[in-house]
Amino acid sequence: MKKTLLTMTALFAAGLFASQAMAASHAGMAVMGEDQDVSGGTVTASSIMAGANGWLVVHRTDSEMKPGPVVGYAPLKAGENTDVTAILTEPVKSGEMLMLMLHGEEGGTKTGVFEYTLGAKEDGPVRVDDKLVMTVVTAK
Ligand SMILES: [Cu+2]
Repeated sequence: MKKTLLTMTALFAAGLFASQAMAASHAGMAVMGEDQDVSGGTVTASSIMAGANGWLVVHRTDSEMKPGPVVGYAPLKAGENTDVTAILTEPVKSGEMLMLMLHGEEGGTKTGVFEYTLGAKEDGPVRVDDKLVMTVVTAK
């Protein structure tokens, strides 16, 4: 009886440790970028930490901080990505705001093909604790 109890405790402890390790790796996901000149037709995220291969998605946004239409995307690898550049599909004027968001490959039908459009489930946003992984930059 005592041995069984010990085994149960060990299993519980191992499970707890695994879930904490998982939470820690998810919490590490982030998108970083600065305000920048985008008149050259591109926008760059300085650093992105992704939990899996996926996408940097560029949404238009404004002071309400809601993700708007998609105006660019770029592929990401699992782990750290630095200086990730997306080509903008339309001009973005000085003073306009862009949301740089981490999206995954989940829900799509093709790997390596960008299938997301605003509101779609394919290649949708990654959420950590129900929050989007993103940053907002302003075009200089
Ligand atoms: Cu998004």
